[in-house]
Amino acid sequence: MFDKVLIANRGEIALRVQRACREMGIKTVAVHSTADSDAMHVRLADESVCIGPPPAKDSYLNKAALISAATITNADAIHPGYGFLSENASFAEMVEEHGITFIGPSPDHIRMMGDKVEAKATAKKAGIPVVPGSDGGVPDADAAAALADQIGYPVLIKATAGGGGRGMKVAESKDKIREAFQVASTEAKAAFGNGEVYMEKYLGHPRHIEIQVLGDKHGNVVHLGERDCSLQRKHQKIFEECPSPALNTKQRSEIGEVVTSAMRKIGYHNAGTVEFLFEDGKFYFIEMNTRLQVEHPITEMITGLDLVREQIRVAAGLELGFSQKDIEFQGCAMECRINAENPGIFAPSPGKITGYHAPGGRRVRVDSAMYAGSRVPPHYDSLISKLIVQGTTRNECIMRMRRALHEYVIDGIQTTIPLHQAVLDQQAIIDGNYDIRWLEAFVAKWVAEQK
Ligand code: MV4
Repeated sequence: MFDKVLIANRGEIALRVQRACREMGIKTVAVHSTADSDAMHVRLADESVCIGPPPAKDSYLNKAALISAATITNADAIHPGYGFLSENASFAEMVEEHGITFIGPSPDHIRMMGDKVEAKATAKKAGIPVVPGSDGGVPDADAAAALADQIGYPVLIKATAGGGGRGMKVAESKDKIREAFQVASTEAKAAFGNGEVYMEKYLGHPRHIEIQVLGDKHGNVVHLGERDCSLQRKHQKIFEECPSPALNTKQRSEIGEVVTSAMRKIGYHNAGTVEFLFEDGKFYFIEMNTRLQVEHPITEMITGLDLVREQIRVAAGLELGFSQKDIEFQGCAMECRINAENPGIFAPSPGKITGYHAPGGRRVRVDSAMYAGSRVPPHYDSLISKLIVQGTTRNECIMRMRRALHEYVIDGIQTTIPLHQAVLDQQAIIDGNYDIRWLEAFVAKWVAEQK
């Protein structure tokens, strides 16, 4: 096992990884920008290294600074957290070339899934259902028009190098297809330096359901069920729950089987998430994330596992200590993402937290690096806390989440707590009856009512 791990991240996820390390008897190295000198992840680490000025490109994305920090502190491994360099194949490669273990999948798997066309082709070949569409890139507007006639309108044009919703264009009908192709490929070229696009049948009202997988370097793969992440705004998730209110036990084990079998075929190891759109009882693969995800704690709540601990164990070459039949799903869990934002317009609200009191009590977990007097710098993501609750039933979860939101005090900045309180009072949410379009419509209504 590793003696010392460098955590190449900040905020709540740096603390989350540090907690797992400490519970495993592993020493930790924090890295930080000059904006984060007083941050909790720095205070609680065994050692810390300042890696640069506030802009992420000069600090948390500075590969050379991170490798130097790991080298001078004698760290055996680097955990990238999520965001930043977590899905950067060349960083993972560079880490390994320096004799340091990257706590994540292989650079080849990261690269494969980063190319959305290759990811889809790989998934399809491995037996995962995909959205009907082009097999690979679409070369020009003529090809796009011909293909769209075959697939049937509406169609969606996506950037091969995109992901997370960037570089997508819908064409509702034949007269819109050429323009959609041009706009999408021009935007893709500008945003990613790669203008290649592909085409899919456009699904109008799907849910977003993702399957958590875990694999070791000996060919063992398990799935840890699904998370329903349909509540999103501008491709930012705000609330997640598991199990999905839309799935039954049979659907869960079927899709889980399909995904684990595919991951075994491709030799995937470490944590990963296979994302699907789910509409009219059918799953359609869209992307795979080759990192630990923000919302992983809800899976931990219902499985009793520590995903970061498992990531570290398998990265060190150990076998998973359990198999699929050992995994049981207990009750329900939900997560509210608390962002430092105006809850209606979602504008960032950085600043000093003058007063802070986190909720507690039965089956409540708060993953946050905030404290009274801490600062939310303007340079990074606005996620400051994740409020996670567990319940035997879904209703118990909702009641507990409302209770925990009621207890939560964060003074000095604006947060998304009022939005979560409003969302959890809606009948559609109480009924579990929502899709990826629901939240934007709700927010528009809610903002208008408040005026
Ligand atoms: C789609 C889609 C409808 N049809 N693909 C957005 C993010 C990226 N991961 C894929 N996305 C979508 N792909 C087809 N064929 C709708 C979306 C989409 C979406 C997906 C998941 C969660 C929220 C979303 C919000 C808007 C669009």
